[in-house]
This record gives sequence, C-alpha cells and structure tokens, in this order.
Amino acid sequence: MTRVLSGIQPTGDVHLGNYLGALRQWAIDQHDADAFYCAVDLHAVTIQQDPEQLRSATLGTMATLVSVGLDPEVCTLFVQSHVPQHTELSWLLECTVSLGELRRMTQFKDKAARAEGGDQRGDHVSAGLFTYPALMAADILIYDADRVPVGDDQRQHLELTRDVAQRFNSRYGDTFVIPDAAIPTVGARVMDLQNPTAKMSKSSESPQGSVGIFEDPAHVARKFTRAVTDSESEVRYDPEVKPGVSNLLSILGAATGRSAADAAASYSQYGVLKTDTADAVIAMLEPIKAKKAELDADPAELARIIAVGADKAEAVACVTVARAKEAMGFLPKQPQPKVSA
Ligand code: AQP
Repeated sequence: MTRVLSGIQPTGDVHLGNYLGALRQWAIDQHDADAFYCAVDLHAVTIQQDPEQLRSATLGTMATLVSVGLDPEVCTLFVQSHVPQHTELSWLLECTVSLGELRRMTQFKDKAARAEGGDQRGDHVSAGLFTYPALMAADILIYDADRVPVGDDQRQHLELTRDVAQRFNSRYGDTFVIPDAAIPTVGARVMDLQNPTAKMSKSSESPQGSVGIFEDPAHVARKFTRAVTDSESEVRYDPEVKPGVSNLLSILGAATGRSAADAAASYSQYGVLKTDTADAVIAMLEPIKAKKAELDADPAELARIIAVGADKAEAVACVTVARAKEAMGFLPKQPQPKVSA
C-alpha cells in the first residue's frame, strides 16, 4: 500500500490555504494510502515561539486535523516532537546535504530576509531555519513515504528530499524510498486577500488577508468583500496580470469543484464574484467547525488520539533510523553482557 506523509506547523490558526492546498487532500488520501500526518512543532521553533502559545497551538492544530476529517482510526496522527527519531535522522541527513543546496532554498532566503529586516519574532536568523530542509527530509524518509501531499510552496523542499535520499542510497546502499510530491491542481497556492502576490500564511503580517478556517462567517464575508482586486472590471483568470481576481477564482473553483477558468465564465462583476466566493467558502467550512466544537468539548479524547498516534509513528520511525545508522556504519548498541556469579 502507498505510504503518505505530510505535516503542518503549529504556528497559528489554520487558514484556507492550508485547507485547500494540503489538509483537504490529506483527508482524501487517508482512505487509499497508509497515511501519517503530524503537527511539525520542531519546525515551528525555527522562528522564536512563546512556549505557552506553542503548546496551545500544537493542541489546536491536532484538533484541527481531526476536524477536517482525518480519522485517527484510519490514519496515524501525531505530534512530531513525540517521535525523537525525527531529530536523530535529521542529523544524519544534515551530514549528507551540502551547504550550497541549503543556500539555494528560496523559503530560507525569504524568511531570513524578513527576520533580518526585523519582520519576525526574535532578532536573528536561527541555524535551524537554515537546516530545516534536512529535518523535513527526515520527516518524510523516516516513514518510507512514497507520496507527500503539500502546497506549491514546498515543491523545492521536496526536490531536495529526493536528492538527499538518492545520494544517501548511492553512497550507503538502498535505504530510503524516493518520495514524490503530490501538489493539488486547484488550491495549490492560495494567495493573501490583501496582498495577492504573496501566499496566504499563518505568519502573515496582514490578518485581513488570511481567512482562518474557524473564523466567524461574518468576518469571512467581510474579508472577501474587501479583497484587493484591480482597477479593471473584467473577470478573467490571469494570475500574472490580475492576481487578486485570479485568487478569488481559484478559491471559488476549489470550493465548488471547478477549475478557476470555468468559475470565471459565470461572472462579469467583481462584487458578485466576491460574495459568491465568500458564500462557497463559508458553506465548505461549516461541517469542519461543527466537528471542532464536538472535539473541544472532549479534551480527553484529543489527548488519547495524540498518545496513540505517537506510539504508532515511533514504531515505524525506529526501524528506518536503525536501517540508516547501520548503512552508515554506526556500531550497534549491544545489551550488557550477563556477569556470571
Ligand atoms: N497559501 C497556501 N496555499 C496552499 N497551500 C498552502 N500551504 C501553506 N500555505 C498555503 C500548505 O499547508 C501545509 C502546511 O504548511 P505550513 O504549516 O508551513 O503553513 P503556513 O501557513 O505556510 O505556516 P506559516 O507558519 O506561516 O509558515 P511559513 O512562514 O513557512 O509560510 C503545507 O503543505 C503547505 O504547502
């Protein structure tokens, strides 16, 4: 059976981009693959986090994963830091990836530039932000994942994971499965409603540009009404020339099961496009909110789900790390010899 792995950072409220670009696909994949999904809290700390907020965001993210339809009886849902083998494998991979490869990662360049410009928490660029792709490679390779459903922003990290795995296999013998990225055809890059040339992101500086999946419907409607478009009036899908309108069309298409170009054919005015997009998004999110309310009323159930997931994930991770260490030539740890009386 195909193995699937993906993760989401517990860095704030899950937004429409996370849902359309990733989580919705995760929920579909769980039924025809052996799926592992996690809250990647070790990635979150590449940027300084408030400890209390990180704990609560991690719980909130796990509750969100269940609310979007991930069934802990069907897939494995876990918190990344509960499986210590991720950091162990990450070190082994850091020793096989080159500085040049890490330097080419555009996400590092963007985030480092923002941090250096004083645009992020903390006043320095952490070494973890730089080596993050090695940890991400470990997250994927440790579960022998064949497929990784992610949004378009992760394409380059996935390519690096494949390169790292191929290099490791050719140096040390067949150890890792080479994973493929699974990037959705619609909703792969949902853009910020206020700044449609930047992706919608939890860490965005413009709260009006990001739509949280549990947000009040009136707020959601207002955000769409105020979405930045352009000074023309023609509704057409053209991301280069009309990023704002094209973003609305992509969202509407993704929420109603059409391509953005098909959605465009029904509209001649921006106002109606905005209202219909808001209505479609609100309707799509309704059942997710209902499930979240159910789960919020039962914190013990969430704690149980998290504990079960950690054990299931660790059982798989241990085997892969042992295989990688053996391939690299680490001396296996032996039990203490029995001393005869
Ligand atoms: N705008 C997006 N459109 C489509 N997919 C997206 N993803 C993220 N943003 C979009 C996909 O969601 C999954 C989880 O990614 P994440 O936890 O890195 O989400 P984020 O919103 O990007 O979070 P942050 O904290 O704001 O991180 P940075 O600053 O790294 O962007 C992934 O599969 C991602 O592709």
